[in-house]
Amino acid sequence: MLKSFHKLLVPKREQDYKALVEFFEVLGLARGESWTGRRSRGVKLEAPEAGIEIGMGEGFPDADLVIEVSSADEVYEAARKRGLKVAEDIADADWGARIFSLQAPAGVGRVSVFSYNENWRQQPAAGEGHLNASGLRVGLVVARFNSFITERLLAGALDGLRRCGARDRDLKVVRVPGSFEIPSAARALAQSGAVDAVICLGCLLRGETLHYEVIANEVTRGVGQSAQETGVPHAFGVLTCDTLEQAIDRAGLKSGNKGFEAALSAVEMANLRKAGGRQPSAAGQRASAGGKHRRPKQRVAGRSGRKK
Ligand code: DLZ
Repeated sequence: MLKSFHKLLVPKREQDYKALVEFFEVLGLARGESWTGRRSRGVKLEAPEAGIEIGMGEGFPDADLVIEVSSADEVYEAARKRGLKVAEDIADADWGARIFSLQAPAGVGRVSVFSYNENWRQQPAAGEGHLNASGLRVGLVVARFNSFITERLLAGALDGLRRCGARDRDLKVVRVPGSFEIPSAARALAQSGAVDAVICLGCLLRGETLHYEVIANEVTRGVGQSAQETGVPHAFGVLTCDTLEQAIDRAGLKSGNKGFEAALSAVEMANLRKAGGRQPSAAGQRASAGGKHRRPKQRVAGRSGRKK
């Protein structure tokens, strides 16, 4: 009668032994029975369930060992804090899972860790706009104040739109003196009937702006009101930052480019509106899981992610 089975690892050095025990503990395995004999010692690291899985086809992680956990995100964070090397990082729509692989210490190979996304199997069809911008007409309202930042936001927004398939002839850029003027220009564009979405781009710096809160509130309210009253989606790409450094980060450095993000929101919301907020069909959902409707990747300095 079968009692158990194990993957046996026999490191040669004491430090590798310790590193392996710690590695598997970080991944959530529990220390079980241990022994010390005259010529050897060992410890079992246990999981509640184990087995052999035989798979065929594509999409499997490249690993010597696969571990399922309840939250791959949490284990990922724990692994990162310990300085463990992530060899592969996948968010797989077909599996509905987050998967990543670590290089195990002592040259014993690769370990893949995954968890299924919460409620993945039971999720109802979501009403979502896709990210195909071909044929969409988009207006971009850009404040000239702090143009050093806002021109970068504009470049990010245009990049996002083009990557979604927008044609330059369908894009209309309107420049205004400062963020305060954004709402009225956005409303005029929306009411003209010439655009399917409006992207608002500006930059307010607390340190350099008198009545910063008042202007920030007014711009936010004005843009929101224009969106609600005209029904035309407005994407909000107006930075409200304490310092110039923060603004630079959000206009293309550490925190991505908010103009790019605003562009994707505009495309998604314009398509949602065109679809009348209808639930997509199952076939539509499958199409939007991959190919041209997949969310385009933005290059962000200091971050890298390889998708399988
Ligand atoms: C006047 C002003 C100031 C002090 N600061 C900013 C700012 O940080 N960001 C911005 O977009 N605009 C600023 N402005 C200009 C106002 O938004 C507006 O254009 C002028 O008050 C003219 O109405």
